[in-house]
Amino acid sequence: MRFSSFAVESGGLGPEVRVWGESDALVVSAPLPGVLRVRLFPEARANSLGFPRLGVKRSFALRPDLPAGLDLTVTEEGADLRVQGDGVTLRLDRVTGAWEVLGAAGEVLERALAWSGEAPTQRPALDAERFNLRRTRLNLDAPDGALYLGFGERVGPLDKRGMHLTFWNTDCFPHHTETDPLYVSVPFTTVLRGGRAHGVFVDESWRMEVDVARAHPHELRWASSGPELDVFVLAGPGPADVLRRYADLTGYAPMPPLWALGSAQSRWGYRTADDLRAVIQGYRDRNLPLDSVYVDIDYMDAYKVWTVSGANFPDLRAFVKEAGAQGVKLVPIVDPGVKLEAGYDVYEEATRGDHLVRTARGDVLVGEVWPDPAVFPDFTRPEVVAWWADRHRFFADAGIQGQWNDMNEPACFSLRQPRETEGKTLPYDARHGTRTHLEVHNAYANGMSEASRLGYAKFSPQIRPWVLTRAGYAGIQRHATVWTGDNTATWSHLALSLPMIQGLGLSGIPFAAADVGGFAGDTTGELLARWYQAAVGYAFLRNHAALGTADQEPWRFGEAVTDVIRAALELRYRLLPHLYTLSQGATRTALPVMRPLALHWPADEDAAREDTQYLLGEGLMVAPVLRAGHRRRLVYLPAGDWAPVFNLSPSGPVVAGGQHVVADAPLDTLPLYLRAGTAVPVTEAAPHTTSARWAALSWLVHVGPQGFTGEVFEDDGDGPVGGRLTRLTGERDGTRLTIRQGAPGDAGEAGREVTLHLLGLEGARDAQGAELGRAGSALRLTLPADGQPVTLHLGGAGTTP
Ligand code: MIG
Repeated sequence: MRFSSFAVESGGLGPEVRVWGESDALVVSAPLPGVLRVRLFPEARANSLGFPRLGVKRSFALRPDLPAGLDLTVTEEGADLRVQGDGVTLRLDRVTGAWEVLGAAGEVLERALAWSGEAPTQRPALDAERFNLRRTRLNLDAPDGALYLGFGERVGPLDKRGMHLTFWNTDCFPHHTETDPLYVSVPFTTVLRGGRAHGVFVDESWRMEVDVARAHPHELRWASSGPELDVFVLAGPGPADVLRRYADLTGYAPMPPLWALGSAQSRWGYRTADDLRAVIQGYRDRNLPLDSVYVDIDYMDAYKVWTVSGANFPDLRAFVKEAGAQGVKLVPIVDPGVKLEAGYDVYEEATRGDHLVRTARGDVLVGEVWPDPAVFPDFTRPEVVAWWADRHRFFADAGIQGQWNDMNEPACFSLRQPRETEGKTLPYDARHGTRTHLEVHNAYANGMSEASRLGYAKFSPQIRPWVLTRAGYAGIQRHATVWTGDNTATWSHLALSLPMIQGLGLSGIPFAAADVGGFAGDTTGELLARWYQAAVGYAFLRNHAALGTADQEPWRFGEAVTDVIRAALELRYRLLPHLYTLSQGATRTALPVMRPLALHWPADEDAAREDTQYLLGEGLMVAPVLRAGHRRRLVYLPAGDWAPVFNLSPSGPVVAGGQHVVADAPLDTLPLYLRAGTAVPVTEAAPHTTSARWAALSWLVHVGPQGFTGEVFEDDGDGPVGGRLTRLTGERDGTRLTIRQGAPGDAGEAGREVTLHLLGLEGARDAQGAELGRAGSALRLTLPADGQPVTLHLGGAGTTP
């Protein structure tokens, strides 16, 4: 019997069942309803001191305020051991060690076929061949027809079945449509099968790989270079339930400020305050909306973090104020590498405080990044996070409200004490306190961005900070929004951005975006215009380009292109009430801003595999043109009735879903469809955002057979989140449509005068026999401010699809 003994104990996070035998052990707990945790320790006798007791785990992913785990019920039947949590049960075969996790109805969610490990060996110097090093394995059953979504930041289609993926945060310049791994590691997948979903999350920051039914068509094989595998199985039944449970474990993203959803202009190469003045002027002169400008590494004095070049920015604070007066925020880049220079206060403090990563021999590790030589703060230790947080006073005092954390894989171009590395980073055996780089590499960025959040909370508690990061591990969503790093100005990268961002969304990171226009290489007018259209539903919208590439501000390609981009930006600003509401929803439900169709139509395989379009909420389908020269595209519309609202205007008769349709989309057109039963709040375009209490609000409504619902979240758009969710509902009862607005629960409270554009009433006539809607048109209706419901009498035939 592989597992002869077991005991019910109280662990650090609540009740646990520890099971062990001669050499292996596992620990089962139920952290949350519908979640079972199985920590696997093969070769535990050899690997963990004090066996059969097991070490306490430090997780970089789990919410620090995770409540105590739930009670467990243990039953023993011969070699069969069952541990039951809330709605999930582990069944362990104590002879072989094979286990299954069953759902509430006894259905098998996950089946572990085998798991094994190695005793530690004296590892010789690490060389390229050892880059495949791994010691702990788990093979899960991968049944036919199961789709595997998520796994963090990845290229390729949404379904990762058939891919072999590595978890090792990597700075790749530029990445390509086949590059793996990239900057962010999230070992979490949603498994979709027959319309039902469950999740598997392996909480290991160690270098890992997963073979998604590639080498073995019916196995999902995890391999970690660490000594254990900390496995969470999350029940569904839908993908949205899996995502919520994952966020209950690893945390929800904080609410971004409204300005960060507006248009942003960036470039590696804006050097001075005057460069940025010219950018802002360029936008304002051409009536192009702009809410922020980003400034890259050139603002620093000799690439020294927490300094500003006096020559380039004579008075940072004054510049921040000046830009602010024009409705523009300044977002500076921050790199982790600290210049090694005697007398430089950041370096001196880091040395004195013992905050730096060390080599295996114990010296401070010295490398080359932009600063050269450079040393690396060890963000995996809380005291270093606290120290770095305090450094943010520098920007907070200058009035800065947003920050862009780059190079935090961490990237390192070369080492002073040469050593083989995997990618341009630190060696496996570098020291982070008592841990090796191999163990904590993937989590490095989390501490850096946590520090940013702590810093702004401490020094600018009145504002709502905006933190952007390139790298991250599971849980990064608690600290920062992710951008997808160094893409290229090519059509393939425009298309790639959609599955990449949607995959991040399915990995618990609801706020993510790619550089608009493409970072590396020269963009073209057509590509840039299409990119702005496709990005209308990115969680944030930043045009960014690399040093030395052609200028790619919206006006660089002639008037016709500028006009198309202006229209796309205005479309984005008109949609801000909806985008802001979706963002606020994401902080409560973990549903991403840019949603894959799989989230709402998991049983429809065409929908679940579709990654050239996306949803904004449950009802607004965005189907951008992603190919050069194309003036029409194929769009998949899942079940339901869809009203074309291209460029947010009624643009044709309602189309039945469950089929592909062809959308005509000349360069100035973004195909959009609104599903029957849904309503989307919109406002008017503006040069920049002000408040998310919308002075002008209207609704685009597609009346369905039952009516419709929509919601809008409003608050100041900055500062502490504390606003009001207003619901707009239409109840259709035969020929009557009763429309109400109000916060849930406070029916009758005064609302505001709003205009509705009602679609889907084609053929309907009111009680007097007047036509309410012609095909492809909208009925305009104004709701009074007194909050009273309005009833519309739909008399005519043909109103029920
Ligand atoms: O080594 O700061 O992904 O957005 O412009 C390149 C310069 C460092 C990489 C980032 C990119 C940024 C660039 N950085």
